[in-house]
Amino acid sequence: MQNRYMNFLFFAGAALFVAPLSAQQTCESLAGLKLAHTSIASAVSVAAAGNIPAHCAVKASAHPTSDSDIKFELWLPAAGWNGKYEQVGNGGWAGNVPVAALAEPLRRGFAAAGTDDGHTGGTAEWAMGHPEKLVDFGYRAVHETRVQSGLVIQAFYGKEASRNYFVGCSDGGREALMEAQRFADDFDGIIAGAPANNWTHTIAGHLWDERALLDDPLGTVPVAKLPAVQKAAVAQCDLLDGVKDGLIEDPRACHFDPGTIVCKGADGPDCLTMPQVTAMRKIYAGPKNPRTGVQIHPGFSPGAEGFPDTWAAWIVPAAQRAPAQFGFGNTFYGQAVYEDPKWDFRKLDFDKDVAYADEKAGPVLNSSSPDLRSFRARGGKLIQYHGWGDTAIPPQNSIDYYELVKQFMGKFMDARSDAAKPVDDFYRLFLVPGMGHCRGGGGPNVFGNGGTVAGATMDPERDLVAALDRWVEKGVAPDHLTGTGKDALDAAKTLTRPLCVYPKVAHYKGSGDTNDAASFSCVVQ
Ligand SMILES: [Ca+2]
Repeated sequence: MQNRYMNFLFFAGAALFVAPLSAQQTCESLAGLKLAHTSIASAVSVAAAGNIPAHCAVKASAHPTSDSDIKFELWLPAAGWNGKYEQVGNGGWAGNVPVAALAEPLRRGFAAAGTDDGHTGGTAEWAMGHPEKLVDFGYRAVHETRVQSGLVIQAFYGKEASRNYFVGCSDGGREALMEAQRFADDFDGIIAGAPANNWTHTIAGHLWDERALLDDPLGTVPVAKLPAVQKAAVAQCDLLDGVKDGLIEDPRACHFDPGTIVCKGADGPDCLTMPQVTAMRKIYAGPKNPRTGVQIHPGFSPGAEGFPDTWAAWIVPAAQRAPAQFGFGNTFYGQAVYEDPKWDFRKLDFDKDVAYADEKAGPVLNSSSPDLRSFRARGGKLIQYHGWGDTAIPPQNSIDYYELVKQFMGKFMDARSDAAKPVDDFYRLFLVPGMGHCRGGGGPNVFGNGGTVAGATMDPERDLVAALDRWVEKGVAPDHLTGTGKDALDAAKTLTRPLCVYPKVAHYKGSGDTNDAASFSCVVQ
């Protein structure tokens, strides 16, 4: 009797908060849906246009605190819903709903959503005097969007999504790992691209680079010299992987010193002056605490300096243009940490200021905990990727996090027969030679990353989301992906190359076209 009464209370209680499971609602009626601390601004049927299928577009705002205004948008396929939900991540400081990234999952039949992370605009001005907004950006907006979107899906289709995925790169990679660490129940599968998960240290590294290039004005490397630097690095290290293709498969084996192209006589476009050599050495080495000597963050890797979207866009200042690292360094430390718009990056102390940023913003922004036990236990699958030519977040940061997780998870799996591989059954990392930040650069840099893939394929060999979906649905873990791109030595030719599960690397079999992925196998070096 008591049980029956409890059941009655449970269902009666649930019915107060959740629409009846069986009743489907029209798109327009979703505007009247009652959700906790969330208002729906509009729910509109959108006709198919171009390559965007017909859908119901729901715009809403969540207010989990009195200072919160978390905008999110959810697109629900009008027909052909695959039963699943894909939430997309943000880039940089977020500040807008990434609606452009909703089109691809929608085309594939997913209900798709994204959030502005609780503020408008691409700096951190909003953080000054608003600690709750920093929390919204840090982790609350993504979680709220997942929870509220789940309820809207339930109301519209009359059932929950059968699978929930999160796909993000850069800040979105940080969000991805944050979800795996903090809200393990939210997603069945997660893709974390080039994660900014050590946010406080990554951005200290940005200012380290800017200081290296600007403290001594003679050390500023002209953008025009960057192709010569890449050429020298590739000349030294291309053949370490056995294939002369303009790509360095594993730059960790490449100990390139920019001093090898120091100007012997007059300054010129193909050589570096000694102050420029000194600046570049600092950037490859990465930031160190000047008091303790402890490495704060990894440096950047050689071999991709000359692409227009790598060093030129992120690191090297040019006339009338500050690079992206300069912008992130100043907005994070000036606005979010010191809340002083006049703060000057030239006074950053790489000991106490970094420690203060860790203390103030680290617990909210950093997703660096290696404890993925809950995520693993609920059956979650995590795919991480990072380009070796990334100049926003050092690729070594992804390796460091992977190794940390492996070490941590290994402590709890002594009884498992595969104790040597304590993460392989739920977490895999892929490193991409030549690729820039999330995309671009050179090499085999197209594999369904960055929300786009040629032909919108759902081939699990060539597409991240398809690989994740197969892993979650069928338990088939990806042992490699195939990346497509341009031949780094002859842009007229197309290149395919296996992207191997770390720590394996692509190894040439010794015969066959080096532009054909079939000529390579994944091996442990
Ligand atoms: Ca090579």
